[in-house]
Amino acid sequence: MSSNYFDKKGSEVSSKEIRRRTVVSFSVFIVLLGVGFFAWSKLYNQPQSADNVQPFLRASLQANERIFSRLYSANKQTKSFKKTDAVARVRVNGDVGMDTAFDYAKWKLKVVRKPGDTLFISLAEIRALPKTEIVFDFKCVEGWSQVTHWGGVRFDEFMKKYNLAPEEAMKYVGMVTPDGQYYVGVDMPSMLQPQTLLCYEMNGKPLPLDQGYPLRLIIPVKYGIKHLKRIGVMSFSNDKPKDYWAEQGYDYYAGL
Ligand SMILES: Nc1nc2c(c(=O)[nH]1)N[C@H]1C(S)=C(S)[C@@H](COP(=O)(O)O)O[C@H]1N2
Ligand SMILES: [Mo]
Repeated sequence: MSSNYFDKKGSEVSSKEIRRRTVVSFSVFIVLLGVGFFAWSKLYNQPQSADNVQPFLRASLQANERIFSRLYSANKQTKSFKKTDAVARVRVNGDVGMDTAFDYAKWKLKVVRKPGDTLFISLAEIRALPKTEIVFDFKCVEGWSQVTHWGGVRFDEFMKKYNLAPEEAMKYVGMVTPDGQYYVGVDMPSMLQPQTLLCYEMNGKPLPLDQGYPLRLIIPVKYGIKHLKRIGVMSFSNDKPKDYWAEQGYDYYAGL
Protein backbone atom coordinates (compact mmCIF):
# COMPACT_ATOMS: atom_id res chain seq x y z
CA MET A 1 0.00 0.00 0.00
CA SER A 2 1.37 3.39 -0.86
CA SER A 3 0.23 6.83 0.35
CA ASN A 4 0.22 10.14 -1.49
CA TYR A 5 2.40 11.82 1.08
CA PHE A 6 5.92 12.96 0.37
CA ASP A 7 8.54 14.23 2.78
CA LYS A 8 10.70 17.33 2.21
CA LYS A 9 13.16 15.43 0.06
CA GLY A 10 10.35 14.29 -2.19
CA SER A 11 10.36 10.63 -1.21
CA GLU A 12 7.10 8.95 -0.47
CA VAL A 13 6.11 8.54 3.20
CA SER A 14 4.18 5.48 4.25
CA SER A 15 0.97 5.87 6.26
CA LYS A 16 2.61 3.83 9.01
CA GLU A 17 5.35 6.45 9.20
CA ILE A 18 2.73 9.23 9.25
CA ARG A 19 0.95 7.55 12.15
CA ARG A 20 4.28 7.24 14.00
CA ARG A 21 5.05 10.94 13.48
CA THR A 22 1.57 11.93 14.61
CA VAL A 23 1.95 9.92 17.83
CA VAL A 24 5.39 11.48 18.48
CA SER A 25 4.12 15.03 17.89
CA PHE A 26 1.08 14.51 20.07
CA SER A 27 3.17 13.01 22.89
CA VAL A 28 5.55 15.98 22.78
CA PHE A 29 2.53 18.30 22.93
CA ILE A 30 1.11 16.50 25.99
CA VAL A 31 4.48 16.55 27.77
CA LEU A 32 4.92 20.30 27.16
CA LEU A 33 1.37 20.96 28.29
CA GLY A 34 2.15 19.01 31.48
CA VAL A 35 5.39 20.96 32.08
CA GLY A 36 3.54 24.24 31.56
CA PHE A 37 0.76 23.27 33.93
CA PHE A 38 3.25 22.03 36.55
CA ALA A 39 5.22 25.32 36.42
CA TRP A 40 2.03 27.37 36.59
CA SER A 41 0.63 25.44 39.57
CA LYS A 42 3.93 25.63 41.46
CA LEU A 43 4.04 29.39 40.95
CA TYR A 44 0.34 29.78 41.73
CA ASN A 45 0.45 27.74 44.93
CA GLN A 46 3.64 29.26 46.31
CA PRO A 47 3.15 31.10 49.58
CA GLN A 48 3.31 34.85 49.20
CA SER A 49 6.21 36.52 50.92
CA ALA A 50 5.90 39.55 53.19
CA ASP A 51 6.20 41.95 50.25
CA ASN A 52 3.41 40.17 48.30
CA VAL A 53 5.75 38.91 45.63
CA GLN A 54 5.95 35.21 44.70
CA PRO A 55 9.27 33.86 46.04
CA PHE A 56 10.10 32.49 42.59
CA LEU A 57 9.56 35.88 40.96
CA ARG A 58 11.43 37.59 43.80
CA ALA A 59 14.34 35.17 43.21
CA SER A 60 14.34 36.12 39.52
CA LEU A 61 14.40 39.79 40.44
CA GLN A 62 17.31 39.15 42.77
CA ALA A 63 19.17 37.29 40.02
CA ASN A 64 18.63 40.34 37.78
CA GLU A 65 19.96 42.57 40.53
CA ARG A 66 23.10 40.44 40.82
CA ILE A 67 23.66 40.55 37.06
CA PHE A 68 23.15 44.33 36.86
CA SER A 69 25.22 45.14 39.92
CA ARG A 70 28.09 43.17 38.35
CA LEU A 71 27.69 44.77 34.94
CA TYR A 72 27.68 48.10 36.67
CA SER A 73 31.10 49.67 36.94
CA ALA A 74 31.86 52.28 39.57
CA ASN A 75 33.34 54.65 37.00
CA LYS A 76 30.15 54.82 34.94
CA GLN A 77 28.99 58.44 35.13
CA THR A 78 25.64 60.08 34.70
CA LYS A 79 25.40 62.89 32.16
CA SER A 80 26.19 66.32 33.60
CA PHE A 81 24.43 69.54 32.60
CA LYS A 82 25.30 73.23 32.78
CA LYS A 83 24.25 75.19 35.88
CA THR A 84 22.01 77.31 33.64
CA ASP A 85 20.07 74.15 32.68
CA ALA A 86 18.97 73.61 36.29
CA VAL A 87 15.38 74.46 37.24
CA ALA A 88 14.91 77.28 39.76
CA ARG A 89 11.88 75.74 41.47
CA VAL A 90 12.89 72.27 42.56
CA ARG A 91 10.05 69.92 43.23
CA VAL A 92 9.64 68.68 46.81
CA ASN A 93 8.74 65.02 46.86
CA GLY A 94 8.50 62.66 49.83
CA ASP A 95 8.46 63.81 53.43
CA VAL A 96 8.78 60.56 55.33
CA GLY A 97 11.01 61.17 58.35
CA MET A 98 10.85 64.92 57.77
CA ASP A 99 7.94 65.97 59.97
CA THR A 100 9.42 65.10 63.35
CA ALA A 101 10.83 68.06 65.21
CA PHE A 102 14.52 67.89 65.90
CA ASP A 103 17.12 70.41 66.99
CA TYR A 104 18.95 71.55 63.84
CA ALA A 105 21.45 73.51 65.88
CA LYS A 106 22.53 70.38 67.74
CA TRP A 107 22.53 68.12 64.68
CA LYS A 108 25.64 66.08 64.00
CA LEU A 109 26.04 63.30 61.49
CA LYS A 110 26.38 60.01 63.36
CA VAL A 111 28.76 57.61 61.65
CA VAL A 112 28.66 54.16 63.26
CA ARG A 113 31.99 52.48 62.61
CA LYS A 114 31.12 49.49 64.76
CA PRO A 115 28.88 49.16 67.80
CA GLY A 116 30.33 51.42 70.48
CA ASP A 117 32.54 53.33 68.04
CA THR A 118 30.57 56.26 66.62
CA LEU A 119 31.82 59.51 65.06
CA PHE A 120 29.78 62.70 65.49
CA ILE A 121 30.50 65.17 62.67
CA SER A 122 29.11 68.70 62.55
CA LEU A 123 27.84 70.49 59.46
CA ALA A 124 30.70 73.01 59.78
CA GLU A 125 33.20 70.13 59.63
CA ILE A 126 31.49 68.69 56.55
CA ARG A 127 31.40 72.11 54.86
CA ALA A 128 35.14 72.45 55.51
CA LEU A 129 35.83 69.46 53.24
CA PRO A 130 36.38 70.04 49.48
CA LYS A 131 33.08 70.97 47.78
CA THR A 132 31.87 69.36 44.56
CA GLU A 133 28.90 70.60 42.53
CA ILE A 134 26.78 68.55 40.20
CA VAL A 135 23.96 69.34 37.77
CA PHE A 136 22.12 66.22 36.61
CA ASP A 137 18.72 64.88 35.60
CA PHE A 138 17.10 63.79 38.88
CA LYS A 139 14.70 60.89 38.20
CA CYS A 140 11.87 59.66 40.38
CA VAL A 141 10.27 56.22 39.92
CA GLU A 142 6.90 57.99 39.82
CA GLY A 143 7.80 59.12 36.31
CA TRP A 144 8.99 62.71 36.62
CA SER A 145 12.49 64.07 36.25
CA GLN A 146 14.14 67.47 36.45
CA VAL A 147 17.62 68.90 35.95
CA THR A 148 18.82 70.08 39.35
CA HIS A 149 21.99 71.57 40.84
CA TRP A 150 23.54 70.33 44.11
CA GLY A 151 26.69 70.89 46.14
CA GLY A 152 28.45 68.93 48.88
CA VAL A 153 31.36 66.69 49.65
CA ARG A 154 32.01 63.62 47.52
CA PHE A 155 31.26 60.53 49.60
CA ASP A 156 34.56 58.88 48.57
CA GLU A 157 36.51 61.98 49.69
CA PHE A 158 34.58 62.09 52.95
CA MET A 159 35.55 58.43 53.60
CA LYS A 160 39.24 59.23 52.93
CA LYS A 161 39.24 62.31 55.21
CA TYR A 162 37.77 60.34 58.10
CA ASN A 163 40.01 57.30 57.56
CA LEU A 164 37.09 54.98 56.95
CA ALA A 165 38.98 52.45 54.81
CA PRO A 166 37.74 49.36 56.76
CA GLU A 167 34.17 50.64 56.38
CA GLU A 168 34.76 51.30 52.68
CA ALA A 169 35.64 47.61 52.30
CA MET A 170 32.08 46.69 53.35
CA LYS A 171 29.38 45.98 50.76
CA TYR A 172 26.67 48.42 51.83
CA VAL A 173 26.02 51.78 53.42
CA GLY A 174 22.84 52.26 55.43
CA MET A 175 21.39 55.74 56.06
CA VAL A 176 18.49 56.67 58.33
CA THR A 177 16.65 59.92 59.15
CA PRO A 178 17.13 61.18 62.75
CA ASP A 179 13.65 59.88 63.67
CA GLY A 180 14.25 56.47 62.04
CA GLN A 181 11.21 56.83 59.74
CA TYR A 182 12.95 56.79 56.33
CA TYR A 183 15.93 54.59 55.61
CA VAL A 184 17.90 53.40 52.61
CA GLY A 185 20.60 50.87 51.84
CA VAL A 186 23.03 51.51 48.97
CA ASP A 187 25.74 49.27 47.52
CA MET A 188 29.28 50.55 48.13
CA PRO A 189 30.38 50.80 44.44
CA SER A 190 27.51 53.24 43.80
CA MET A 191 28.33 55.18 46.97
CA LEU A 192 31.98 55.53 45.91
CA GLN A 193 31.08 56.67 42.40
CA PRO A 194 32.58 60.20 42.09
CA GLN A 195 29.18 61.88 41.56
CA THR A 196 27.76 60.70 44.90
CA LEU A 197 27.55 63.58 47.37
CA LEU A 198 26.80 64.19 51.01
CA CYS A 199 24.91 67.28 49.96
CA TYR A 200 24.31 70.53 51.89
CA GLU A 201 23.59 72.99 49.03
CA MET A 202 21.00 73.37 46.29
CA ASN A 203 21.30 76.02 43.56
CA GLY A 204 24.35 77.43 45.37
CA LYS A 205 22.41 78.07 48.61
CA PRO A 206 22.04 76.10 51.86
CA LEU A 207 19.74 73.14 51.42
CA PRO A 208 16.09 74.08 52.18
CA LEU A 209 14.51 72.26 55.14
CA ASP A 210 12.07 70.26 53.02
CA GLN A 211 14.88 69.25 50.68
CA GLY A 212 16.89 67.66 53.46
CA TYR A 213 18.70 70.30 55.53
CA PRO A 214 21.24 69.87 57.10
CA LEU A 215 22.51 66.98 54.94
CA ARG A 216 21.09 64.68 52.29
CA LEU A 217 22.33 62.06 49.89
CA ILE A 218 22.65 62.89 46.19
CA ILE A 219 23.41 59.78 44.17
CA PRO A 220 22.82 60.39 40.45
CA VAL A 221 23.23 56.70 39.44
CA LYS A 222 20.07 55.87 41.43
CA TYR A 223 16.40 56.77 41.32
CA GLY A 224 15.11 59.45 43.71
CA ILE A 225 13.97 56.94 46.35
CA LYS A 226 17.63 56.42 47.38
CA HIS A 227 18.44 60.16 47.77
CA LEU A 228 17.65 60.21 51.49
CA LYS A 229 16.91 63.67 52.86
CA ARG A 230 17.99 64.67 56.39
CA ILE A 231 20.62 62.04 57.16
CA GLY A 232 20.82 61.20 60.86
CA VAL A 233 22.83 58.01 61.08
CA MET A 234 25.15 56.28 58.64
CA SER A 235 26.39 52.71 59.08
CA PHE A 236 28.23 50.02 57.11
CA SER A 237 27.56 46.32 56.61
CA ASN A 238 27.99 43.33 54.36
CA ASP A 239 24.29 42.48 54.65
CA LYS A 240 21.72 44.66 52.91
CA PRO A 241 20.63 47.44 55.26
CA LYS A 242 16.86 47.82 55.57
CA ASP A 243 15.34 49.97 52.87
CA TYR A 244 12.00 51.78 53.05
CA TRP A 245 10.91 51.34 49.42
CA ALA A 246 12.45 47.88 48.97
CA GLU A 247 10.13 46.81 51.83
CA GLN A 248 7.23 48.02 49.66
CA GLY A 249 8.40 45.75 46.83
CA TYR A 250 10.51 48.20 44.83
CA ASP A 251 13.82 47.08 43.36
CA TYR A 252 16.48 47.28 46.09
CA TYR A 253 19.20 48.32 43.67
CA ALA A 254 17.07 51.09 42.04
CA GLY A 255 19.87 51.88 39.58
CA LEU A 256 19.45 53.91 36.40
N1 LIG B 1 13.70 61.54 54.34
C1 LIG B 1 13.19 61.32 53.12
N2 LIG B 1 13.99 61.35 52.05
C2 LIG B 1 13.49 61.14 50.80
C3 LIG B 1 12.12 60.83 50.61
C4 LIG B 1 11.28 60.80 51.77
O1 LIG B 1 10.06 60.53 51.71
N3 LIG B 1 11.86 61.05 52.99
N4 LIG B 1 11.61 60.63 49.35
C5 LIG B 1 12.58 60.26 48.29
C6 LIG B 1 12.02 60.41 46.95
S1 LIG B 1 10.89 59.26 46.47
C7 LIG B 1 12.46 61.38 46.06
S2 LIG B 1 11.93 61.42 44.46
C8 LIG B 1 13.41 62.43 46.49
C9 LIG B 1 12.85 63.81 46.19
O2 LIG B 1 13.76 64.80 46.55
P1 LIG B 1 13.26 66.31 46.53
O3 LIG B 1 12.09 66.43 47.48
O4 LIG B 1 14.42 67.16 46.94
O5 LIG B 1 12.83 66.60 45.12
O6 LIG B 1 13.70 62.35 47.87
C10 LIG B 1 13.88 61.05 48.38
N5 LIG B 1 14.32 61.19 49.75
MO1 LIG C 1 10.75 59.45 44.20
